[in-house]
Amino acid sequence: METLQQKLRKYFIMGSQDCNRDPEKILTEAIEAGITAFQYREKGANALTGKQQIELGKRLRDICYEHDIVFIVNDDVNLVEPLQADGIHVGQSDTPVEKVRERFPNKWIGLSVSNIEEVNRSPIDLVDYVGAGPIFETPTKPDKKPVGVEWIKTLRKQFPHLPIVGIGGMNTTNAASVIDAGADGVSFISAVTKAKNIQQAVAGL
Ligand code: 3NM
Repeated sequence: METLQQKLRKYFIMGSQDCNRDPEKILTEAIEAGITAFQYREKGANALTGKQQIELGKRLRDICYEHDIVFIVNDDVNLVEPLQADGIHVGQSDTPVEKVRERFPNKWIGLSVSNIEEVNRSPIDLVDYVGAGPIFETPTKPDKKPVGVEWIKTLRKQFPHLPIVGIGGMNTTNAASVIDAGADGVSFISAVTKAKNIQQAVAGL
């Protein structure tokens, strides 16, 4: 059986707002190309809400189930059950990890951490993995300053066994440096949603 570390190696994130064509087709192509986990993230301008958000989520969830790909939801604890998600990823200003763990003792929980202060005020022992970033500059999160691969090295030193994924500005040129710095995987949106060739993009990440 694959470990969580292995399943996080190529962690694709997407919502309809990231897509210029059918999200189901993009997800299917990304799975065929070799992604190992998926996060459904409807967020920002043009994101779906309510019933539409649930409906697309269920369709994407079904695609992941069919292909044995981990399905994680972003932020919203109320999506976990309707979408039968394997886990939830939260940021620093979302539902506190303690509350998420209490509600979902057996789901995977991921937490975003961008600096040491955030780590120090977070119950790292309650999460299954952390998302570290943004590692590189990215138009997908223009307001956040990149932290570089040094942040991965710092986290790895402090937490030798914690599953860590690097996020933010990942591409086929820089992903290897993130793994070399100690990350178990890389997490990415536009590397796939904006790829001319998804097969090549995922292979290179
Ligand atoms: N979270 P792209 S960076 C959703 O640093 C997200 O926590 C980040 O998009 C963090 O792969 C980011 O297009 C955007 O750069 C990732």
